[in-house]
Amino acid sequence: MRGWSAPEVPQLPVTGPVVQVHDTSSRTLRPTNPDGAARMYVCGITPYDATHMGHAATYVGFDLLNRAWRNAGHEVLYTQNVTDVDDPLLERADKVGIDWVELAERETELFRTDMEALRVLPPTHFVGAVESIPLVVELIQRLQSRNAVYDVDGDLYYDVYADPAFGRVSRLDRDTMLTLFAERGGDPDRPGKRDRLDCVLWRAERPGEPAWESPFGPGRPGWHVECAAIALQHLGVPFDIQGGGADLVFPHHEMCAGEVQVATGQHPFAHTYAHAGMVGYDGHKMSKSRGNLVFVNALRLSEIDPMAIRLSLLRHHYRDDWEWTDAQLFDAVDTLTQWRRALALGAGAPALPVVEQALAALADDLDAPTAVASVQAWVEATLGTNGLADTSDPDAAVLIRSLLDAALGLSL
Ligand code: 5CA
Ligand code: ZN
Repeated sequence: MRGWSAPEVPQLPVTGPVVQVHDTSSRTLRPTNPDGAARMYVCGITPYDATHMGHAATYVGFDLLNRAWRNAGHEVLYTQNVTDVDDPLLERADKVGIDWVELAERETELFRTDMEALRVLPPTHFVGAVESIPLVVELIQRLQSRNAVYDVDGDLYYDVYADPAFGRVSRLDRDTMLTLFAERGGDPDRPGKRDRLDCVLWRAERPGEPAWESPFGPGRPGWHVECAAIALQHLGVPFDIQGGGADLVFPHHEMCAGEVQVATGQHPFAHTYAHAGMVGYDGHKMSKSRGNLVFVNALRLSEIDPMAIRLSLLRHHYRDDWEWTDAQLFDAVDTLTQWRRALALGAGAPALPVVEQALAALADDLDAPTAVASVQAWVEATLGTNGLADTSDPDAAVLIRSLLDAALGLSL
């Protein structure tokens, strides 16, 4: 499907260092080592409601990786899916009495405009689940040829232990896996399953639900196999980074990896599994199902500068869990006013060391708070808030503007 338009990104005069990212599987920082273009898959939205600050934080987080790679001289191949058919989407459409296709299209379009406003670079491939059903069917057939599929009353299940590496992405004990599986769309207690953790690959048609023809009869894909098939088709394996929020570590990313590893016989699915922390609001993870949401779109409609929204996200490390408060947004608005004042001077404190510090921080597990602090120190030196103003670098503002834009996605 159509993505969104790409902002112009300035070229920096220095090349950033090798980018390292925290890997959930090994629980270590791992240098990325792209072979040709850097390849990243980030799990996209289920479009039944507008983009909230949690989604925005995750996509801005991986946008920092996209930019860090580009600033290190890599071309980036980025695939993101849209889960445009799934239980929560169908349930919401039913509840509000609108056609599910219409709901998905409307919310996906809103997501595009939110991402554009936040200056998130668009993926190379923005791919819907519905348009990928032939790929899903093909992947299920490959799994069948490896004896990793069985039938429960017409639904097809994936045998998780067909992959000897099952569990290696999340490294959780079985009890925790079972709890998370039940919480996150799984059905551990369905009779007839070989293992309680086995997940559905193809759900046979139910009355009132959309269905597509397939060699397995009419039905629709399970969730994990969609991302598995899309990543396999549009990136190929192994690719560099599988990303998403930490709520996707298990079962989603474990299952995606297992399915592709069994189907292709190739390990690993991704070299690094990177996960963003959860943004909370009112004491709980911000989630569509709980309804404790702050929408990007609502803030934009109230004339908030999208760059202030972005800065308030960048002030948190992407891996941290944190709570959204309006105060952080107002603080970011004030900060941008001060930054713009410094940039308007043209000259300022020496800028090149700031660029080097910020690129180093971002290459070190996307440490945006440290990069933001480097810029803040430059602003304070330039304005003289800590003593005498420093305007010794005549072209400083141009370079700092380019840094903010290219590395942090802040266009001021
Ligand atoms: N469509 C699936 C992924 S294939 C999905 O999880 N959709 S979602 O709309 O629920 O979430 C979209 C992305 O935002 C996912 O990467 C998810 O991990 C992330 N996300 C969801 N809630 C939060 C939150 N509160 N904080 C941070 N990230 C979040
Ligand atoms: Zn996914």
